[in-house]
Amino acid sequence: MARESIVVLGSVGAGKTLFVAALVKVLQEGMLPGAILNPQNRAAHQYVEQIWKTLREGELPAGTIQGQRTELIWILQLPELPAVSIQILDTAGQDYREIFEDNPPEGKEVPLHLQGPFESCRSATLAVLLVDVAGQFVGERKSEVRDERELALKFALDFYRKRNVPCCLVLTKWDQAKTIAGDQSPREFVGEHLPLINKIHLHDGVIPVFPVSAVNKWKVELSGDGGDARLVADPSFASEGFHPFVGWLAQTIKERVLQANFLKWLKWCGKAMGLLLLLWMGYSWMTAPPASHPPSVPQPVITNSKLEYDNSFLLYPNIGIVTGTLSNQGSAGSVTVTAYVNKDGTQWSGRRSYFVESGRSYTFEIPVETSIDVRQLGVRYYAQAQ
Ligand SMILES: Nc1nc2c(ncn2[C@@H]2O[C@H](COP(=O)(O)OP(=O)(O)OP(=O)(O)O)[C@@H](O)[C@H]2O)c(=O)[nH]1
Ligand SMILES: [Mg+2]
Repeated sequence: MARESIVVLGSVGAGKTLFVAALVKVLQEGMLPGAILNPQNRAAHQYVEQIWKTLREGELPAGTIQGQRTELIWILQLPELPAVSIQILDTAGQDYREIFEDNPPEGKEVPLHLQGPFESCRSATLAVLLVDVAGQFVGERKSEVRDERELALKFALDFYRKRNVPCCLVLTKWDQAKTIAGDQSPREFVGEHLPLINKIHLHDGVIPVFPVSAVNKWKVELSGDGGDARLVADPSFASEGFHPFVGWLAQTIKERVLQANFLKWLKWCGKAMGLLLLLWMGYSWMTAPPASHPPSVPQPVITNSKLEYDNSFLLYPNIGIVTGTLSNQGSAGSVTVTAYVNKDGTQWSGRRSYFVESGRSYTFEIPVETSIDVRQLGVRYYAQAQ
């Protein structure tokens, strides 16, 4: 089964925990038609409910402590897709700050206390980067703090884009931010307040920007006898703006699952082709005629020969020409043909050398000088090659 690991990152208080809770809630409530979330661990079943209960009771969930990573695991069944195991990681803002405060080093150089969180960042197949633009940039007076936060976000985006991990920017607490953004679109708003991110990561439109509110209604609560006023979730709150984000998430998961299946199919085809090739090779080997060892030397064979008299030799009747055909059954090389003329026990010979190709036939003509008139009866001749 395909596995997706969605890491949710952002600085301390960016709204990660409430975002994760709201995301799970909207998915459970059917925002993705036909999708089924089947919890695979205790946290996936309880975490969200507890946060929701806390909010409804007019309390705020505690900040995620350093080193804590809540892993929520489900099997997600999307219509017309094979089931996919998804893991959503709610991380601590403090870990994110320390990992991405500088260009994050690989492997062993990571300090011990960050190795676990770093591994979660490294193994993510999808990265959701959260920014509270209003609270952490517009509302932050110290420019060095803003710069540090922006740089951390830049390094995080660099990290994932370099690895081709799909990522997006979620603008949290949009219920507050939209009053500041006014007529500006979310992209313009983040672009204005995070100019470095705008220049490096938003100009090409690859990173989608989603404004969301995990809790869209807040009320002022006074603690004790006219004590401090604080904002708590209004019991009638809802989560807003999740639809486009959920659409992007489903689409990205779908593309990745289809891509993984296609790669699997390609691999399978490769294996099947390899097997067919092996079978074919085996078959040809079994049905091939026994291998004949390649000849290593010329093997000349004289197929016929005769004694002739050439007109040009009429003046010299003592010269006979032995002609014939020579075929080579061996490899290419030089062959010497010796022609013999014989009369009453006396023998004369002549020889010639030829270069013969493998498997070819040649005619030869070898003049043999004798001391008799070779035209008389009883003259014998033959040829021999080696
Ligand atoms: N107005 C508004 N406030 C929000 C929203 N989401 C979170 N907050 C506020 O931001 C605070 C921090 O939210 P968390 O979700 O705990 O933030 P976090 O990113 O998980 O923080 P750490 O775990 O400490 O890194 C909450 O207690 C709320 O007061 C939202 O959608 N709208
Ligand atoms: Mg948290």
